[in-house]
Amino acid sequence: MNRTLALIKPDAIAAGQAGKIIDHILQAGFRIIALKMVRLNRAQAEAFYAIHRERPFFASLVEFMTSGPVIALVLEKENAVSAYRALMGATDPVKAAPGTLRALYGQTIERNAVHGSDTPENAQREIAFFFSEMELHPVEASILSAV
Ligand code: FUP
Repeated sequence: MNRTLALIKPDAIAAGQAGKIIDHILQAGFRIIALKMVRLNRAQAEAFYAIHRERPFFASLVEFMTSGPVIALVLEKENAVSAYRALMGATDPVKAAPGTLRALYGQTIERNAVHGSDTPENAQREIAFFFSEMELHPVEASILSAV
């Protein structure tokens, strides 16, 4: 699996950091094959994080994720899921390695600036949650060999 779903969360967008985060992702060698800004409603945020619905932080997480728009991106790279998890850093920005997105832009374990799929299976599910096949734009091999 060479694709992953990334989100720039409402805190980072409100703080004006979306451009820097996207540039950081590109500089790390990921290709963006889809991108959109959306405001999730409660049902959509609950569905996206359904795996966490029994956790104590669930209600607060849904509240936060619906507090403003998110930017959803589909990224391509070899081993995209694990490569992007490494770029993001640990869930808690305090524990994230220096230079990672969450260390640079996250504020708390909840307001942690970015999301990335945790497995190839979840990447597939999360990409389909935000994008239809028509909205994915894999880079042509002929263009790639020219850059
Ligand atoms: P991650 O895969 O690193 O995004 O982390 P998790 O899947 O464990 O958590 C998903 C989201 O739940 C986090 F991005 C933020 C939120 N969360 C909390 O708000 N509090 C917690 O204690 C753990 C996670």
